[in-house]
Amino acid sequence: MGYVVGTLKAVKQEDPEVYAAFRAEEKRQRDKLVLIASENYASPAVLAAQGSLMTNKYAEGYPRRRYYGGCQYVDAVEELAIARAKQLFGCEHVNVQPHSGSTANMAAYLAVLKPGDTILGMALSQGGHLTHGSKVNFSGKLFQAFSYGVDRETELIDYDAVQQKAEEVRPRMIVVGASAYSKVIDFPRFQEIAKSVGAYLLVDIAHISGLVATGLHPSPVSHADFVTTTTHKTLRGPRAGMVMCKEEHAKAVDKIIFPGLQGGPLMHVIAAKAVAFKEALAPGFAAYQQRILDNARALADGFTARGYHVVSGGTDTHLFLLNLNSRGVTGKEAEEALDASGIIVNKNAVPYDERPPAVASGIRIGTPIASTRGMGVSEMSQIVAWMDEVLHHPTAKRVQSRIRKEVKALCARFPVFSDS
Ligand code: DSN
Repeated sequence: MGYVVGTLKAVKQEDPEVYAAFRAEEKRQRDKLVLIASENYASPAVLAAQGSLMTNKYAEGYPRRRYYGGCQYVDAVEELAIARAKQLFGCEHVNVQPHSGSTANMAAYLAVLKPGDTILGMALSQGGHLTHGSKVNFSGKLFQAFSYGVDRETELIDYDAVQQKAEEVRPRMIVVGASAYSKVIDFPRFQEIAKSVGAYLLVDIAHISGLVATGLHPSPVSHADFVTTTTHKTLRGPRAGMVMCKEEHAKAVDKIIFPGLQGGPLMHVIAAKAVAFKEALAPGFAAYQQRILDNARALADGFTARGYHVVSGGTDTHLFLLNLNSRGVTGKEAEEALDASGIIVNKNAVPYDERPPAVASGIRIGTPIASTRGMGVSEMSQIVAWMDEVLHHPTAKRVQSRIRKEVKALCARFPVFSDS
């Protein structure tokens, strides 16, 4: 992959403590197998753009309509990011300034809703996201939030139940998208439901945007009023967000992002978005996304073959949940035992989980980083075997220590950093 970490000499000289943390984090990312579904390793060009001197520039406003002089070069960069995002997703309008997915969602809400309005989103406990109406989040505090979920038996979104709930609560906006749902989402069906109750439709594709950009998951762009995404998950850009929308909402979206929610855009991050979008438009990106899918399926099939409960019966995306209820180990215990074995996942609530989220009954597994490193399905079967062994012996230190070494050796065969 050719990441060069030796270029941080200035940090080393100026701030040895921060530099030491960089090097330790580099070692962690290099030697451990990261299967966190929402993370990825950005390319060297994206990292360089994000660490660039574009951070020095204030540029409140939009290209050619700024509140600062000297914006001609950052204008060029933002225009490139916009043009490439439109090409990638085929959207009518895009705003690339949101600092995060959370801000992007806030902008989509506030472009057309008022505090106190009703929203209907997927429950966090069933695979949704905090910003889709969770009571502890701004979305649940600012709006009257209701939720839908998955069927208890199939663990698939129950579209009839969503329709019924929508008729009951008459939301002004329906929110679609998930952090822990592994199957294809039926966007035309959600469009129908939203239309039937006169609601706006917001689809948050943060997790699947790389798959959507390459046609490996159906696109919601023609079905939704607003489509939001982060740029750092399957899309493999910098940590940030963006909002796409129909032309009729363009002015409202731009106005709510600036000056409504943000001041100066982070031009170094927007530069990194432009670079990432160019990479995503390049021919190899579709093959890379296909590898992410193939690897996720190989892992899910491997666990199913060993008798594990893969939530929703498998995966069509980059991720899936393992329900560990019948395995005598909690999500928290599994996360800790795997971490000690060099394999990083996150504990995750499973649908209808009876444990609190800080313990949880499952783990979430995703393949963006393993795929970025170049691993393929044969490595996945080895990974299933290791994870199975750890989950069978979650307190066996000798097993963890042996597997940690084996994982490190596998990671060395798929390197990500160099010291030159
Ligand atoms: N926290 C992210 C995730 O892990 O899915 C989403 O924001």
